[in-house]
Amino acid sequence: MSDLANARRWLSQARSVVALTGAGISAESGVPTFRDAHTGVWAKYDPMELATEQAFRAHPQRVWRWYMTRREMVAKVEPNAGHLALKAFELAHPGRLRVVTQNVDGLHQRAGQSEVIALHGDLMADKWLDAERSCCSMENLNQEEPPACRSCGNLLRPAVVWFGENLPLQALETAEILARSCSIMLVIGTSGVVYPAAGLARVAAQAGARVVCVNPEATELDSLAAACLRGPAAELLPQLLDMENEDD
Ligand code: BJW
Repeated sequence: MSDLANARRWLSQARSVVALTGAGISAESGVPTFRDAHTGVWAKYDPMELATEQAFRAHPQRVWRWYMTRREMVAKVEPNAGHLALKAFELAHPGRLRVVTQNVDGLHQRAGQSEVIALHGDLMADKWLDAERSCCSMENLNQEEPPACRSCGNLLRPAVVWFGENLPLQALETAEILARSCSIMLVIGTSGVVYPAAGLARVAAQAGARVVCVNPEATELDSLAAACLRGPAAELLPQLLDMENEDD
């Protein structure tokens, strides 16, 4: 039996399914991944100069503008067949699938997926850099880049999780509970090098879940996998998740 056929059989029997997704699932929507050697975000930019609090404090305008450019790009793209296949599975099998994503692009949510657990925040949202004071409000912002509170100078920043920052506690706790209790974890389009997100696949495997990787390339998490489906998520996920179609 092929890996795809095996994975389809496991899915059809699975009580609970977790999809742990990364940048690769959005690649075919036109969102660059981070670590592709040629087209990846980090091929062009040093993450430590853009995706840390220290970088933002040192060069707020540079970092803010970079995030605004990415916001504009993401606003123009659409969910692809991979996002839609996950949503279709949720509709066909209510209560059996949860999506835990490292992505900040909001494409699962725009595909209509319910209760997405977003580990690394939301590219489209802002938050205060320092603790919010009584003067800090969206009505009291100046017009700078980044905007700041007119009274105390507190800066707005993108509501994403930078290196060295804690992940949102409730999201991480819920994701860990799901990882410990799922029967199958689909690890889709992630290099599996960023923690604690990558650790969720280890938690699932240790708790006895079958891990299935969906990725055109080998990854750090393949050694945990019961099957590795090699190819783009937008092609493979419709084949994997459409349980009505019995042709393999
Ligand atoms: C396709 C495809 C197609 C292509 N179809 N697939 C344990 C060990 C070592 C280090 C650490 C550790 N624990 C913590 C750390 C430190 C650090 C870390 O993990 N560093 C490693 C890189 C070494 N982690 C953190 O700092 C985290 N915080 C934390 O741990 O807090 C506690 C703490 C506090 C203080 C000190 C120390 C710890 C926070 C991590 C935040 C990550 N943030 C980013 C940026 C978000 C904002 C933004 O967008 O600007 O999140 S980094 C970036 O990487 C982004 C992603 O979500 C994340 C993961 O990347 P992803 O999604 O896997 O993308 P790629 O590009 O790596 O892979 C794409 C994959 O798709 C590839 O495999 C392709 O083959 C594949 N693909 N086309 C399917 N069509």
